[in-house]
Parts: sequence; C-alpha cells; structure tokens
Amino acid sequence: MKSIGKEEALKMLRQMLVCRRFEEACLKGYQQKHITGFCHTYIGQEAVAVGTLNHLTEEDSFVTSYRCHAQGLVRGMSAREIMAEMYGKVTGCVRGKGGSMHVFSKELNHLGGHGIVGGQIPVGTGAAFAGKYEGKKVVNITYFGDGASAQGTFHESVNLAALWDIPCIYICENNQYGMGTATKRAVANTDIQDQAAGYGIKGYEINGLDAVEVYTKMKDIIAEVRETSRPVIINMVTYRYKGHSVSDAGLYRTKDEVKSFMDQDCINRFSAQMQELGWIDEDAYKALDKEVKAEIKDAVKFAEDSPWPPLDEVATHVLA
Ligand SMILES: Cc1ncc(C[n+]2csc(CCOP(=O)(O)OP(=O)(O)O)c2C)c(N)n1
Ligand SMILES: [Mg+2]
Repeated sequence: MKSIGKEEALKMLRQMLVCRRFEEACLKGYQQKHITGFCHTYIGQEAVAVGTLNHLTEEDSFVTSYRCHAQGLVRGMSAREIMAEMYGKVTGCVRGKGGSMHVFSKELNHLGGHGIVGGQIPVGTGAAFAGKYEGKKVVNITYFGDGASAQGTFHESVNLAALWDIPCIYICENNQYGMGTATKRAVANTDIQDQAAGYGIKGYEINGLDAVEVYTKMKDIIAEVRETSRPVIINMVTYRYKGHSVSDAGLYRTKDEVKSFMDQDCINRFSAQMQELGWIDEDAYKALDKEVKAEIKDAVKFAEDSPWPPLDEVATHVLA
C-alpha cells in the first residue's frame, strides 16, 4: 500500500466505489424495468479494473467482454454516458444502440464490451499489433473470462502474439464460473497462467480480490511488456457476487461459498488498509461514499431525462 501513495490510493478507492454504486443502481433500474436486455455486473471484481487500467497511458488501449461497465468508468468515461447507454437513450456512449454489453469510447481507447465469448481477444491482439506497427510504445490489455480461456480465439491470438512479439497483456478474469459452470468443469488446467509456457511467454497468477497486489504486480508487468514487447498471460483470480447476468438466480453455488468471498471484499479490504495507515478514517470514507452515491444518482436522473434515439437513426452506425 505504501508504494501506491495516498493520493493514488484515494483515487482507486473512489473508482471502486463508483463502479460498485453504479452497478447497484443498474440492478435497481433493471428491477424497475427502466433497463432491459442483458446486464452483467462486475460487483466483486472491481480491484482488477483499478489495479490494471491505472497503469495505462492515454495511447494504450483495452478491450473486454460484455462485463464492461467498470472498465469504462475507471478509464474515465462518465457515469452519465454509461447509465444513459444502459437506459437505451441517445445520450449514451454509443447513442443507445449497444446497451449494457457495448460500452465503448473511441477517445479513451476503450475498444468495447463484446457479447461473443472470446470475440474480443483477436481485437485486442490486433490493437496491440497496430501500435507496434506504427512504431509506438503502446500496449493493449485484453480482458476475458475463464470460460473464454478455452476458446480457440484465445490460443490463436496468444500464439500469434508470442510469434510476432505483440505487446498484448492477456488478463483472464478468473471469477471461477462461466455462467453456471464451475471453471474446473470446463477448463482442463485452471492454473491459466501455466498456459503461457506452451507459447514461450511469461504467465502470472494474481489475487484479483486484493487491489494492492493487483496494482503493484501489474505496474511491473505492464512496464516489462511495454519495454520488451513480449505478451503475457495473467490468471487474475477473482469472484463475482451476483449471478452471471440479472436473469441468473445463481443456484449452482452455495450461500457459504459466496459469503466466503464477500468476506474478502476488495473495497472493504482496501479501505481497511488505508485506515491502518491513517490515510482515511471512517467519517471520511462515509463522506466519500455519499459523494459517489450522489454522482450515480445524478447519472440515473440524466439517463431518465434523456431522449430516445430518433427513429431516423435506426440504420446509422449499423453494419449490414
Ligand atoms: C461464442 C459464445 N458462446 C457462448 C455464449 C454464451 N455465453 C455468454 S457468457 C458465457 C460464459 C462465459 O464465461 P467467462 O468467460 O468465464 O466470463 P464471465 O461471464 O465469467 O465473466 C457464455 C457461455 C456466447 N455469448 N458466445
Ligand atoms: Mg468466468
């Protein structure tokens, strides 16, 4: 924690709270039928986004799956534009046409949420290749799930990245389930970092519930990839508290199991570590949370008050 510094730690704590409160508001909006369609939350996994994205430069890019709200928020997209997208409003980040699974920002090099499992992995590989081809010292972070790690897209992408020295950081957000299937029932070797050896690159396992560990280890790893242009595979072991999506009751895991991970909550852990150093106290934490809740409330109001996309836009920005 000390090496992170107080200012950066406060920023990270705020970012995690924004992600958490944003998605809690999404779940409420869904219950109220303001948000429809798919909605996959990242609740429980926030330490991964803050511990990784804060090391990227403006020119670096990243890409992820449909579980994509938090990465957008941490990268600096506004809660307003993502919430409006959730509501399908024209003020949303992709003008209300993508919804929950398609948070995207060209300006911030957020190359999107992707609905096809593993579909984003070649995209991230290509973005990293493009940066290198243009002679820039940029990297790409490609996030994907444990389920996606068994897809051909992952293995073909890593093979090419290792062969061509493509500076791509493959982060498997191993939340231990792919929908209702435990990883150990779907992935032959759940030590996903071991797969790196097969491609002659480095692999690491990181405790994705611990923002300090994620941040400090990823700082060095990202710097090394930037320098050497050698791709890496990270097994980021984490857990999602909620169902796979809003329509999943989560009957495939016990309450005790979920509780055992909630007891290790990344936000509670991080704020406790900050409190130990005297960087924040209980009152300041409560004040910060209150401020974040107000920001999210404003985003919900903005989404509610925003207009629907006009009918004449129905065929624009659509590939046919
Ligand atoms: C190619 C493809 N196959 C199946 C699906 C249906 N599907 C959506 S999410 C998912 C599970 C993916 O799990 P994982 O990669 O672990 O990501 P997580 O949801 O846990 O973040 C599946 C099978 C899909 N969207 N795309
Ligand atoms: Mg998973």
